[in-house]
Amino acid sequence: MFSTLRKLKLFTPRPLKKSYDVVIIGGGVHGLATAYELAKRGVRNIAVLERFYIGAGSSGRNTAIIRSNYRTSEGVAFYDESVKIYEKLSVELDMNVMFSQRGHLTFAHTDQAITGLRVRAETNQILGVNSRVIFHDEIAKLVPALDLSDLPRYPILAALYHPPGGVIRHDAVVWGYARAANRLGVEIHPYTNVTGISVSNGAVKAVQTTRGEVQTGIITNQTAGWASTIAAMVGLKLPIVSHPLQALVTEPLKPFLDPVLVSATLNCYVSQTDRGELVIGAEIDPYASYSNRSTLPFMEQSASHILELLPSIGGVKVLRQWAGVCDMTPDYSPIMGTVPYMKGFVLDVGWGTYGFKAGPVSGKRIAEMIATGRTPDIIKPFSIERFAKGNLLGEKAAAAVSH
Ligand code: PYC
Repeated sequence: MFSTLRKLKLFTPRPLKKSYDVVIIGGGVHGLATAYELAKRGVRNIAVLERFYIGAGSSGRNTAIIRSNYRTSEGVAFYDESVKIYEKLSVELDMNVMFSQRGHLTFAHTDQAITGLRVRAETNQILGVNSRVIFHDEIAKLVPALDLSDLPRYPILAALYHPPGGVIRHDAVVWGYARAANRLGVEIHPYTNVTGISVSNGAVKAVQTTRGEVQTGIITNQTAGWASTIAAMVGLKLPIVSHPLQALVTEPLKPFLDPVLVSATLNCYVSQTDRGELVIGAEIDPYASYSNRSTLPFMEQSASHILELLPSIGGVKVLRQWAGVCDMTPDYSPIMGTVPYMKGFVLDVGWGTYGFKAGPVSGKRIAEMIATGRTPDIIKPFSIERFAKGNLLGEKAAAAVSH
């Protein structure tokens, strides 16, 4: 992989300077998109600090699903803007990000779940997002391999069909943003671990790293898995608990599965990549941990649950497994914006299991906020102050398989 990265000439390595106008912590899709959008707005002196290689964290450990069929009007509007940016991203970044809008199906296995999907469909439609509830006749045409009989323990009754949803090549997105940001003068510093943040009179002043100290008046925390650690460096305790999320990939099969399939009841989801592999995942592990290790119980459970949907794939071999760390908030919505009493500290964290799909819109809107000093309306509902005010944004019903 490293030789591929060298050939792509993604960015120019540079010495770390003594000061920057903006320091972005986290070299994943959120941090790199923000750097790119800031540079597009004419902000020049920007450093992205990444503790490992770019895209090494959750940007490289997700299952690359893009969709906007959320439950809350705030969430739908936000992710819809992201899908629209993703649709044009290959041209914008001059990098083929392989966004394949093959549709997304969320199954209902009970009457109550159908009611939940109807509510989501209506919220989506009111906001102009293409989603509707469909039944066996249409589901069977979209996925002939599905078991739609009443033999499974939880037969499929209906689905929320979201045609614009799909999958993307996640590393291409990260590499595209890195290269485009670098062309606009952004400095990207991999292998640069943040060890502390200096604060004076309620404002950020400098970042300590394993490569020296840099002065700055603006720091963004755009990390996943490390959000609480970085926030604690300015004395801020985030309402976040970190859990592993595991996934696995099978051997390649001939193309037979077009849409992404999701079942909260069976606790699993599956998509087929352009290479033919099946990408299979489940809910976050039930215990808090920073571990990136895979487990045998996850593989056994996911395989048996997916077989309830697609019995014909019994015997397919699993090639590899992995895990990422997800920062879960109490309402399954992210935390974005400035922090009261800590000038210059910007949050774009708490992305749970839905961070990759939000990278482009977060980058655009966080950059707008930094460049103009005004918080865009679309990110206002996600402020950290919502926890003190009790304005939670319950998004659990639409967070992959989380309910
Ligand atoms: O939110 O679509 C999603 C998702 C799929 C896997 C993890 N999150």
